[in-house]
Amino acid sequence: MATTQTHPKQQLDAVIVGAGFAGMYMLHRLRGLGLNARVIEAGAGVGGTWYWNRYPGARVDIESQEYGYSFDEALERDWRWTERYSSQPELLRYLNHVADRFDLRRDIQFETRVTAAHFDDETRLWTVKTDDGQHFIARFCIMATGCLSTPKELDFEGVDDFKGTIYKTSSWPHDGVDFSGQRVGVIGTGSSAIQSIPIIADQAAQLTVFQRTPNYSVPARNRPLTAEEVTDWDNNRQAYRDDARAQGLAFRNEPTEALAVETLPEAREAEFERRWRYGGFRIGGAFADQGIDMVANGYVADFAARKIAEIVTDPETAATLTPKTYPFGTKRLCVDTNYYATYNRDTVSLIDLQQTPIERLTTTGIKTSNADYSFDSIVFATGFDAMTGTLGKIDICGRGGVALKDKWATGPRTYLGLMVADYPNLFMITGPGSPSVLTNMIMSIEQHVDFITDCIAHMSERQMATIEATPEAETNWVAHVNEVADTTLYPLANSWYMGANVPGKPRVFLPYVGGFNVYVDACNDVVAKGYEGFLLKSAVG
Ligand code: N01
Repeated sequence: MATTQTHPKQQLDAVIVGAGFAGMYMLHRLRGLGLNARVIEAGAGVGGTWYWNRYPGARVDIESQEYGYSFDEALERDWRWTERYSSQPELLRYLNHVADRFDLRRDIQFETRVTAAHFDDETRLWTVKTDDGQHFIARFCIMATGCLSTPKELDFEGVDDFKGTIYKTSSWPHDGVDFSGQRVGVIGTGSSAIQSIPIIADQAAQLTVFQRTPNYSVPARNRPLTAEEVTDWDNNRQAYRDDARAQGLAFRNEPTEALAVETLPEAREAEFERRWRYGGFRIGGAFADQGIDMVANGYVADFAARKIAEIVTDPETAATLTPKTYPFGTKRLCVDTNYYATYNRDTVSLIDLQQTPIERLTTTGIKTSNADYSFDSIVFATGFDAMTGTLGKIDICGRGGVALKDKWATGPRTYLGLMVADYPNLFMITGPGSPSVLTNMIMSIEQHVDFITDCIAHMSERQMATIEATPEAETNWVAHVNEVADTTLYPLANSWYMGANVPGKPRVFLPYVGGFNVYVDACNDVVAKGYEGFLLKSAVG
């Protein structure tokens, strides 16, 4: 954190908070409009999620070629991904390459955290404050703060007592960690843990995993990209991108109309098997009814359970690793390399916290209700205060000084996940109520950045000072987001999608599950109707 000192107020057209995929592209587009924009970033470098989450095994679970910016043909042509799923170091190299290529760094202020953003009713400007005492006055404030950027508190008794080393997957040491010869404990079995556990197990003398809720995980089948795949992507890139944008998930996932309940058992099994062998998320969309119908979901859940039982040699461990309390896919599906097989190693053990909960950390390790475990290192892979956590940490006040955290006390309220009534000229990129985390994030980010850029250009052409969501549009959108979520099985899980992983957080389904393609049509329709549901005011209005 930078030191506090007095700074003059700086006038800008726009402040962008965050220099991940979203903030970087937003800066590039606003420069294109001739705006004076500045990005404020807490990290010492660009990359957001890919800057912070450097744990062993961190890699994307959307195929690399689809998980890159699409806005610049030459950038796409020049960059070469090496693996089917890029590793975190490669993604960070890519983001640094983008920052260099578009000369972004000169307008990014690193190691500075935004602490407050207040709207002034008189001037219709935002004052943005930072932790080093700077004040920026800007017409637009754009939150590119990411959906999974505020780690959950380590709310375990005795955390400070532990004399060994504590690591968090969400802020991993930049020089890496060598666990050779160590006794290591990992708390959590979400995506971060599931990616890191096999690699930590390769190094550690002993690894003990503390699992509260088992997750469904599917094999990534990661490998180097072949020359043919690279050429194929180059030759068909536009068509593949169009295909992805036409899908609900914004990546190519073989969507189908076929229903599991109408498919013969052998054919159903063959389809699950084909998709399991293909790797990645494809099994999540094997049948159109598995996300909305418990019977259909039961088929894929049963298939996954049998796979776990096939891979894990100890039946008791396999049973513990098998989810039983929520439908398949309603907690985010994990994509792994050798996760389940890691439990076949003599040096790896699994503790079921449903049976024996953690009571506290001790000077030497972890005490559960029936045993004490000693460790040299403990890794917390305990997740994030998703989608609203980072916005909630910033003191954001809109018209009349109303705090966003008060307005959202019972759950986030947005129009299209882009704007909030009474917060003029405050935009969110992939905010709650947008498809965001249920899609290829890069496609969703680009669509939001393009929407915001077009909106600001539209305002300039018409000499409009402010834009905001109307309360009616916001209410209707929130109702629609909930209504669509309620047609699915998602609300049945205690997931971070539901805010259920953070004690005291309202239980609300946070993203929009209607599908990227449907959502984009809705946004385009809003624009075609003159920004329907938004209120635009001129400087004198
Ligand atoms: O976090 P999580 P994550 N005591 O919330 C457990 C994205 N991501 O960092 O399920 C004991 O999934 C918790 O248990 P429970 C991706 O969207 C993507 O792994 O709450 N255990 C759970 O097992 C992902 O979904 C990629 O009962 C506690 C784990 O900690 C999201 O980030 C890679 C506990 C947290 O799992 C978050 O993933 C990594 C407690 N007090 C992440 N508190 C890729 O692209 C929490 N847990 C591949």
